Amino acid sequence: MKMFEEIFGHGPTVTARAPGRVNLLGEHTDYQGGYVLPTAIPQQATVRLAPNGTGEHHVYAADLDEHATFPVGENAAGGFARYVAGALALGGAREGLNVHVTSDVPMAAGLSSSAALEVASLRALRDLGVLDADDEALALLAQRVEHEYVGVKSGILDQMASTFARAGQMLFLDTRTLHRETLPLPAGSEVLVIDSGVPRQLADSGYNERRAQVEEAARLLGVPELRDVTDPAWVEGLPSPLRERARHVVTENGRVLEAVRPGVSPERFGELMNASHASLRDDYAVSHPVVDALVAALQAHRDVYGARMTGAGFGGSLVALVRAGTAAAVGDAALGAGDGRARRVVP
Ligand code: GAF
Repeated sequence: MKMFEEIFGHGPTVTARAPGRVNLLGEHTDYQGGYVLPTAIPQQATVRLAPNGTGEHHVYAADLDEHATFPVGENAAGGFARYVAGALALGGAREGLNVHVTSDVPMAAGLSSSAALEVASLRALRDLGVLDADDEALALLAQRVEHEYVGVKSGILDQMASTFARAGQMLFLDTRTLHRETLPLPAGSEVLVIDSGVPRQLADSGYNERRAQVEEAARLLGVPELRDVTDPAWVEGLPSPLRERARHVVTENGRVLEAVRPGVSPERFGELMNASHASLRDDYAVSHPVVDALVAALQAHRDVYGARMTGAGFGGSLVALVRAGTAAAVGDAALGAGDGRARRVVP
C-alpha cells in the first residue's frame, strides 16, 4: 500500500481515525426517533491530509489504489471519494487539500465503512483547524454527507456510533434527543461479527422505501414518529405492509429498552436479539436467505446467547452475543452455513 509521502512528496499535517460499528439491537429505528445499541468494531478508517496550495483537492484511496481530483467546493467526485468530498465541502475546506485514505472496515457489509470515512475526514478537518464543531455536531455533519452527497436518507445511528462508541462497550442512544449512555456488555459475554459476503443489492432503494413506508405509517397513526407509539396494538389496524413495517419498529424499540435494563442477563439479551432477527426477516423484510442460514447456525450453537442480522440488511453482516472466550471458535464453526463467502470480522 502506498503511503502519503509516496503519493504527494511530503508528509501529512494531520491524521485522524474513526471506527466502524456493529449494532447489537435497535435496527431500522433511528429514522423514527427510536433507540439503538451499537458498539465500535476494532476496524477503522484513517484519513491523513495536508494543504496543497492549489484550488483542487487530491484524494487517494490507498486500499483501492484510486485517485480523485476535483475543484474545492465542487461535488464532482464519485465512488469512494463522494464521502470525502462531502466531508470536505460541508466541513468548510476552502483551499486544496492532499488527502490519503485507508480503511480496514469491510465495505458494503453493514458495518458503517462510510460513516467511519465521513467521521474520520471531519475529524481531520477539525484537527487542521478548518472545522469548529463538537463531537455531536460533527456526527450530524457526517449524516448530512450521507444525505446530500451519497443519496441515502440514513438515520443518525452510524455517525453517532462511529463518533462515540467504544469497542467492548455498548452505546445506548436515543436518536431523537441524542441522549446517550455507555453501558457494559451483559456479564460474561462477548461480541462476534460475521460478514455474510452477500453484496447488499438494492440496499439504497430498499432502505429509502422502508423509510417512506414507516413515515406513512406514522402519518396514518397520527404520531410524529413511531417512537411515539406506546402500545404495539395500535399498528394492527394499518394496511399491509405498513402494519408489518411499523410493528417491527415499535417492537424493536421495546426490545432495546428491555435490553438496557440494569443487570439484564446475557440469556435474555440473546432472546431479544433472536426476536429482533425474526422481526427484521418477517415484518421488515430486509434479511437475506444466506444471512438467515448463518443466523440459524449461530442460534443453534450452545455458546451463543443470541444472533441476528445487523445494519441495514439486504445482505451484509450478522452479530452474535456469545459466551466470553468462545467467539472465534463459534464464528469459525458457523461460517460453513453461508454460501462460501462468509468470514469472521470480530474477533
Ligand atoms: C443504515 C443507516 F445508515 C442507519 O442510519 C440505520 O438506519 C441502519 O441502516 C439500520 O438500523 O446503517
